[in-house]
Amino acid sequence: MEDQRRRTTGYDERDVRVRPNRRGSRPRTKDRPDHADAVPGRVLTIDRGRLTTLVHEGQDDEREVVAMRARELGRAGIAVGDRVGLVGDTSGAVDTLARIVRIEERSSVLRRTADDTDPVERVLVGNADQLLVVTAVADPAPVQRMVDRCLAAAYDGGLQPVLVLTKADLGDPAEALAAWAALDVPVLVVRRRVLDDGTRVLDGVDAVRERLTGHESVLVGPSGVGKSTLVNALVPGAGRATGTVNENTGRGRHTSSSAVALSLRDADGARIGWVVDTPGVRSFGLAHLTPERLLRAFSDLEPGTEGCPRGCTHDDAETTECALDAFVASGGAGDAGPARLDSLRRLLRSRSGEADSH
Ligand SMILES: Nc1nc2c(ncn2[C@@H]2O[C@H](COP(=O)(O)OP(=O)(O)OP(=O)(O)O)[C@@H](O)[C@H]2O)c(=O)[nH]1
Ligand SMILES: [Mg+2]
Ligand SMILES: [Zn+2]
Repeated sequence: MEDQRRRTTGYDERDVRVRPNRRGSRPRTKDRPDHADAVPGRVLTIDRGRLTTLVHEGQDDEREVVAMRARELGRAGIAVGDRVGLVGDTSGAVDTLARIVRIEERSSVLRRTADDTDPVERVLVGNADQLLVVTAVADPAPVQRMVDRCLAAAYDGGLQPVLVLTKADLGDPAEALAAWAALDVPVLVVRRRVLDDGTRVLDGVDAVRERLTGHESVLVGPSGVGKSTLVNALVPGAGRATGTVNENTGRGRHTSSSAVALSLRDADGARIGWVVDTPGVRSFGLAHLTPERLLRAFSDLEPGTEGCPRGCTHDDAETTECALDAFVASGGAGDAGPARLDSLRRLLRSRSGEADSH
């Protein structure tokens, strides 16, 4: 326990870099970094300059602490899900404000850019290991290109993608499921059911909860697909606002306006995972993503690129001399090869401004 604490609050590279600039006014032993007294916390949500964190100092000592970034952090960005070190008043009492002095190295980064020409990468969520790409059967209708782009972002960030098809009560999920069959990604289906007494229940939530257990997951998808509805079903008391479909269509309004990390708990109240609800996205910019980064998610195809010309974009058999076609045709990636290559090409093309194929 003590060791664990030491590790999460302990030495950090960023401290090393700022140290020479600091005018040391108080003596410090060599092996103890600045802010050795910082307490570890997790960023739950960010509202302009105010960050709400969950500070966890022991089994029964967990509290929400509002904080702002310390000036010494410089320009380093903080994202929901980040593990941080806090100093100052970390009591969490009303009207107190702690300072975030450290961002721990992220185990994963989910990125997007505002659009495909935007060079600025934005970190949506730090430290997640699973990306739930949420799509509705109808209302709004599925947009395959958006799904593809979210998948590409998951592969790029090293998150395991999971597809969630919601509103299966509004139509036949078969078409969407068929479109995803070759992707080799788990699919979960959720549908609303109205009981005799008028109560609304969400079927499929148990399977989602099982999938989330032991993971730190992020929900992404267009506005109105039911992300917050699902989160409310998973996390009692989450109280996420959910929109009516009318509010969500046509006016570009999102019901959720910021990302929030919530604890997933078992019946005894013990945390069994994390889930981040995000605001709906209309586009998912992938300006930062390279074919190499995407290919890492297609290790079965990767050997086939050895015969490609330098700088091959692998995205088009017609205009490039991409070796992947011959590789797949000769059985290099097994029976699933041709379908996998189609998927890879679709994801590669989803990065560029080409028209939707679906
Ligand atoms: N028929 C049906 N309606 C659903 C289902 N899930 C959610 N809805 C409705 O869809 C609407 C939008 O749901 P939200 O949960 O607010 O959607 P969201 O994805 O969080 O939207 P943003 O926060 O704007 O990104 C609400 O009116 C929900 O009641 C479902 O499985 N079936
Ligand atoms: Mg929402
Ligand atoms: Zn190629």
